[in-house]
Amino acid sequence: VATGYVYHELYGWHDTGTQAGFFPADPRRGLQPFHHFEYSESKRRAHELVVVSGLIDRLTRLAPRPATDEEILAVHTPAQLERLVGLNDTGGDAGDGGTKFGVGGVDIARLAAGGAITAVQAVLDSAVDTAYALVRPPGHHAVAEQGMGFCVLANIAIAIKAARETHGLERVAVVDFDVHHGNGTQAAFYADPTVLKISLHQDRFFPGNSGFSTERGEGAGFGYTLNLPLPPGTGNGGYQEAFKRVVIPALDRFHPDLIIIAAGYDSSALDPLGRMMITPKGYRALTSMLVEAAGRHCGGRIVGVHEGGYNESYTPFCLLAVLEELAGVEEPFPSPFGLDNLGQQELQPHQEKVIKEAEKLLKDIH
Ligand code: 6DK
Ligand code: ZN
Repeated sequence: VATGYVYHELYGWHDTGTQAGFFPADPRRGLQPFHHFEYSESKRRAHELVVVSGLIDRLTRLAPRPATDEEILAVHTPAQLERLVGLNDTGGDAGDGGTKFGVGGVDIARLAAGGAITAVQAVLDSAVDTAYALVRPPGHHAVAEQGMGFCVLANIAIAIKAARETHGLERVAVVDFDVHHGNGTQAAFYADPTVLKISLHQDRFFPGNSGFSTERGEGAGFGYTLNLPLPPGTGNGGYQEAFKRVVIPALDRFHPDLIIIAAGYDSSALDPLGRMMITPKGYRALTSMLVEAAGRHCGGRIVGVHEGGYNESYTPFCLLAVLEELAGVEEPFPSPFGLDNLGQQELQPHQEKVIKEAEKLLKDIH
């Protein structure tokens, strides 16, 4: 399998500054300055493990280019693009007070969206079979009129809209296993039955007011938004069961022409921003099911786009597992963390309840 890989050093230079949002640094209140949660280390180190493990030698390196105004405007409002462009020389916040960027940060956000575009188009051009875009800043929370939750531009939504223009791409399924709800991707295509949006996330986490299973899309798009708000503590067993009983059957009903993974590793067992328990072995199993589904439906066309993941030591191994699966590597690089046998890794009854509810929603996917 030829697998494309997008990374750029500038992704590490996106400067989110000191802690903002929930915990703004404020010495007067005892809040010590600390780097923002969405800091470059986990992603930069993930890239370095891709190199040091030797996996890089089996990948086709793809150079990202910045997303154009036109590509951005297919998802975001003119007012938001104008506001961002106006802040590029000074740095600023993309919208919610927690989504900071430094001088030139909007150029880097364009390169992240462009990285997603590059990965998707390389697969649609058959230049590669599968691809992964290790981009930063992330994208799945950004909505038309504002950035939020560390996301400046809606990378995946922008890449889908662009591929429609350039390749006439028709049906796309997005599977989001980041621990937070993929609200931005959902919003961009809420009324659109040609984009199946599946998000598995920690129940009422971030954004706290979205990601409910009752959000199912609107108009013609009804049925094509599928949310699984899982209880904290869900691990490999719960996620694999959710994939077997909901995600894969949904893909089988939908018949996508392309599968995109919103690949966030904050659903891992060691993430500081999440309370789930997926291990590299679990990410490997989930990805393998998606790769298989892509083989059945769309000539194996599947693209991963990086979202969250904040443990600087663990995220690299989680990413490596996903990337190895996309590349069809038969002898995986071993993860040194032995968390596969944690108690309650297997499916628990309160997790199964969510899966059972979601199974009832499958019938509205055609
Ligand atoms: N909220 C992500 O991992 C981002 O999904 C997670 C974002 C959690 C944000 C928590 C937070 C605020 C911010 C500002 C004001 C109030 C609350 F997008 C990904 F990176 F993938 O700080
Ligand atoms: Zn996240």
